[in-house]
This record gives sequence, C-alpha cells and structure tokens, in this order.
Amino acid sequence: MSKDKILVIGANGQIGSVLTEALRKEFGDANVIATDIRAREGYDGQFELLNVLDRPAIASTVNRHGITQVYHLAAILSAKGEQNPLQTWDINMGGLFNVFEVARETGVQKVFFPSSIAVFGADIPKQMTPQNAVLKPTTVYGMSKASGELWSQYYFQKFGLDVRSLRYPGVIGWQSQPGGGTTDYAVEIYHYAVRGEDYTCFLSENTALPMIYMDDAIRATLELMDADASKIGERTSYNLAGMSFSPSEIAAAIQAQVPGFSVSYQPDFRQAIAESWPASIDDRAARNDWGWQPKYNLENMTKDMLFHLKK
Ligand code: AKB
Repeated sequence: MSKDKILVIGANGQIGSVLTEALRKEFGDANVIATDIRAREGYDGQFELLNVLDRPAIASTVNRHGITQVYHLAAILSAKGEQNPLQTWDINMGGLFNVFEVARETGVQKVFFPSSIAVFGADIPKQMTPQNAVLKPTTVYGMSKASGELWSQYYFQKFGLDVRSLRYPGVIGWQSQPGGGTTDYAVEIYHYAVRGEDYTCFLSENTALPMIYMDDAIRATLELMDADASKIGERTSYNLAGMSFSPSEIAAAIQAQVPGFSVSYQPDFRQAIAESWPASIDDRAARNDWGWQPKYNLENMTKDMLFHLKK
C-alpha cells in the first residue's frame, strides 16, 4: 500500500486529466485527489472543486487528506495568456506561490511544477536548444514559467521543498483536448483528419516546434517524480524532448494514413509566438540524470493517434 497521498490541481486539463489516471494506477484510486476550478462530469474518482488562488482552501484540502505530493497543473497557456496579460500573471504566479507556501507550511514532501519550451525566446540556438540557454520569453505565460523555475529552485534551496519540473514541449494526445496553447494545432489536426474535414492551420507550414506524445509526457513526469532525489541535478526545470516537426510534416504523416486529407495555412498571432520558440530541444540533462528516453516519433504517434480517435 502506498503511503503517498497525491493532490492534482488542474485535473480537468489536457495533461491533468491523463496524469490523474496514471497516478491512480500507480498510487491507488483512494490515494489520488483530483481537483479543478470546474466540476468534472461523469468522473468516478475522488474529485473536489478547488480554486488555486484560494490559499486557505488548498491548505484545508492538503490537511484533510494528509497530502504528501502535489502536481500543480493549473495555468493559463501561451496564446490565451496574451489576451489578458496581467490576469495571466496573477493566476500563474499567484497559484504557484499558494501551492509552494501551503507545501512548505504543511510538510508536503514533493511538488511537480510544469514548465514549458515557452521559457525560451530571443538569442537561443533554435536547433537543439541547450538546457542552459538564456531565457528571454516573449509571452506572459513564458515569463511566468521562467520565473516559476527560479522560484522552484529557491524553495528547494531555501526550504528543502523537493520541487521537480519539466519544460514540456507541445503535448499531443487523443485522450483530451488542449486549450489556449500555440501548439494546439497538432492535436486539432488529427480530429479534423478523422472527421474527414479539411484543416486550416493557424501556423505557417514550415514552422517546426518541439512536441511530445502524451504517453511519453506522462511517463517522463512519473519517472522524474519517482527518481531518487540525488539524481535531480537540475532544480529549475529539465529540457524534455520527444520529437520535432512542422505543420507540413505532420500533415504529410497524416496523409500517409488518411489519403485525401487536405491542409491549408492561415497564420495568425500565434505564428509570432511559435517563431520565438525553439525548433528542437537538447534534453541530454534529463537523459543523463534520471534516464529519460522517449518512445514515440511522428510516425508511430500518428498511427496511435488515428487508431484511438477512429475508435
Ligand atoms: C502552449 O502552446 O502554450 C503549450 C506549451 C508549449 O507550453 N502547449
């Protein structure tokens, strides 16, 4: 029987919903409390409403359940965040401070904080962007993640809180829909293909971005959190790579399975965000420190996505 009690904040989101199921498998249904600001219809696990900006409510949930690990996934993403920059900052940073402060005060042992490739901006090598490249994010989301990385390290060094973090690339999965991100097109495109509809992409055809399949993203998260603390050499956040492709390359991969699928390109404001990000990521620190190894590339991901979405 696991002695750990897990709290997932933002459990209805694209990653949160899939991660919650994986955590329930690892720790047992009774030991994983899913929370979100909105109700979750038809969910049969333990679920509670929780606003990440309500610190007393987080403290009460942690104390009531004897929580030992928190996965804090609630945040406004890159594209949506630009519609209301100050509110995005308040939610992303306010939520993070509430989680860190409650964890510190209540004796929570481990916290997972998702960072993003959005921490990168100007003055980086676009190909194989290194772990320690300069961070000059252009979006408020990216600024909040870059700051959050430093605060993660601060809480670890100052208070001994075992915060661990990954810089997620765009995450692609059949289980859930993303919302408000710049990489969302890479999920949408599969849904259009399976419905037999033409797709208009909001990025231009040759803009390559780092991406990862959901199965790999979830496994990376669990492996990082399960690793012995002595292996975690990077206390800001780890670069994490799965694959890298442009809209025209994913379109071709789908067309190989769905002949006749048609894609056109109408770049909007998200194009500038995408252009500020790396094209591919050097994740050797994660590989060397705790053995990270992705399993999915564009081809086997496309087969799996289409198989599940057709079902
Ligand atoms: C976004 O597009 O904003 C996110 C991310 C890369 O962090 N998917």
